[in-house]
Amino acid sequence: MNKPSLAQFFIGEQQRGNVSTVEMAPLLEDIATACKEIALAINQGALQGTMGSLDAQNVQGETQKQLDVICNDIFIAANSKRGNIAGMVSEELEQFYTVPHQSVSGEKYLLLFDPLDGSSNVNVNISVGTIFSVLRCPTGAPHPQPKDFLQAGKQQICAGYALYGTSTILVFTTGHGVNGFTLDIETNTFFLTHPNMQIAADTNEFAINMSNYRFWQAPMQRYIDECLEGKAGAHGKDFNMRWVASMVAEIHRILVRGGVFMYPIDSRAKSQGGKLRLLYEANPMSFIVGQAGGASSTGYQDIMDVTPTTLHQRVGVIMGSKNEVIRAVSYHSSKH
Ligand code: AHM
Ligand code: MG
Repeated sequence: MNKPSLAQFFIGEQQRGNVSTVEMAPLLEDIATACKEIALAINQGALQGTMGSLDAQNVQGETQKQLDVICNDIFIAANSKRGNIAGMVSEELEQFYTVPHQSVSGEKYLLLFDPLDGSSNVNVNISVGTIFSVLRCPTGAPHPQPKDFLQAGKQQICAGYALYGTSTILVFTTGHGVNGFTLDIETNTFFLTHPNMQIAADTNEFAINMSNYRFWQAPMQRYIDECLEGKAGAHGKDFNMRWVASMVAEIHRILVRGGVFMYPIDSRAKSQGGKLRLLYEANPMSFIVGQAGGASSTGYQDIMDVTPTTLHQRVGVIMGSKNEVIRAVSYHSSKH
């Protein structure tokens, strides 16, 4: 196979002078290890009897699956050993996690993640994923405070996801474009299969949960109405629709063949600010999409400009092919 492994890719990044990738390499190696272990845990779920739900609810008020907790534990363990991460925020933990036994030297990072995104899909054998975001720990101390995690998305130094689909693929950015690595299960090694991923500016494919139409705000209803009108409508073209109900799968599809993904604010979720979580879903995906030439917005501002006020804050999300995001956002600011 004439494809660089993840380790060889990091050596190449050093030669190309991409210092942020070189800085993130040890951390990304640990994340890659965690994602391999999570892929195995999901794959073995039915065989090991871990596909069920727990009685517990997470901080989102959602019933936790056994695998939500298993994947959370795997991700924390794999990323706690090196001593370069001061603290973590997870969708599955109400409070942030302070990594014990910190080494004293070296810069510290904060890791924010959703260990098993789309977990409602896990026991029906549909793709799920892990999403992660990396920030600098502002205090530089081994004991981060909650406010240290409340940084706008533009402060991210690395973001990525693993998609557990027909194959396991790890996609990340450190601000030098977006690269995707497929797991070769024979050697348990990630190889670069999707270099320099780019999102086409135009698309005729949208992804949204149409069953929520009646709850959306008027600008979102208008945008989708016009998509459904096809060639005769304002877009002048017919649209296709996809909805996997796994954000990772939707964003990966958009990175491969374009599209626009939306989980807008609606009347049910308005008081919460939306459905998807800012710090470990919307922000990392926005960084990736932006690095691939796409755009992302809440409808009212760029997602990565939002200043977080709470760890599990939610936002409206419109992201993907640039020209469709611009169009949908323009309806939010227009008077019609
Ligand atoms: P989760 O983090 O609890 O899995 O929820 C996030 C998921 C996204 O992956 C997906 O886009 C959305 O929720 C699906 O929502 P719905 O159930 O309304 O289709
Ligand atoms: Mg999620």
